[in-house]
Amino acid sequence: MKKDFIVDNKLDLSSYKDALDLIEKSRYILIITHVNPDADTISSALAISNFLAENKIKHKVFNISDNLPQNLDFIERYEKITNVLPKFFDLVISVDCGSKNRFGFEVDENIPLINFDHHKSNDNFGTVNIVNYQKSSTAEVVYDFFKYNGLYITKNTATSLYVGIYDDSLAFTINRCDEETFEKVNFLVKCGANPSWIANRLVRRDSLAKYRAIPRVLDSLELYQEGTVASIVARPEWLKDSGAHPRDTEVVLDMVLSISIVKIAFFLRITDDKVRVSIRSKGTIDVSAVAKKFDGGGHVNAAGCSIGTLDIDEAKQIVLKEILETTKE
Ligand SMILES: [Mn+2]
Repeated sequence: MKKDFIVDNKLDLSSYKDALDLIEKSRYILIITHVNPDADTISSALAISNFLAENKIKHKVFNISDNLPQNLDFIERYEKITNVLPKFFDLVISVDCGSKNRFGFEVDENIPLINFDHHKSNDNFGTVNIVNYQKSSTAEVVYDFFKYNGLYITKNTATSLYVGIYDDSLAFTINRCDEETFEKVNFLVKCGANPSWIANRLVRRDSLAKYRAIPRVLDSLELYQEGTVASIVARPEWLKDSGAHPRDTEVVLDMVLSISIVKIAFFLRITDDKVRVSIRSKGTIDVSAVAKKFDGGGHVNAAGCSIGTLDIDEAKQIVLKEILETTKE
């Protein structure tokens, strides 16, 4: 039977209980994080993983790639994340996956699935869906699962959840970050999460290569529509020359969006033999609608999609046209 978590503040608390029931009944759990993993998907998975390990429940955290954000390596059980599927699992928990496509592989339809997420585009693909797109992060949604089931949050779980909330809320700066977010963070600090220790590990261990690549990406800045729309690109050769990871240049997108006149910024680079596009906006401009046109998805102010070409400049023109089209009044 399908059970859906209802948004619009009508909390269907039974979903949290149903999720815990499924966990307690299972023999081996597979926790799935999304392709191109970010801090939210990894932290949400590791928060659950630490809880399961503390309760001696057998499980694995899975990511399709072996290319994880290294700056998360301080979170307990990070090194146990695997890209090898276990032979047997009788429950799937997906975290921060707006659709099943985000798993990067097909899961047997007969295996029950708990869907923890906060993407507006989530179509409730789980057996139990704990989806709340009013939350800053999936880590917040997972926090609610702990809270409503009265589960004990250890220091390791608290640290993990803090990282997801901090990173996905862009350090508490997006508009889905509300008083509940700060209540949660307050409680997580009480549970042992240490904000300065976390910040020093999460954001103050950059490679020099990153800062060799950033100026080149920043220099690619182009403005359209009287400067309200901005584009940047990361060409593969720049990353190769500097030795930077594609992820290292993502910060430039936030820098560009911080320019006063810019309302929409988008970023193109090559990942997995496709042009990957990230789009950000300010205020009520919905860029998830743009991403959707290219079978992508995301949130109102942050979305992404892939374009089936290897030509970054061609992809830029295609996306720019769609942005101007979709967002015109
Ligand atoms: Mn997220």
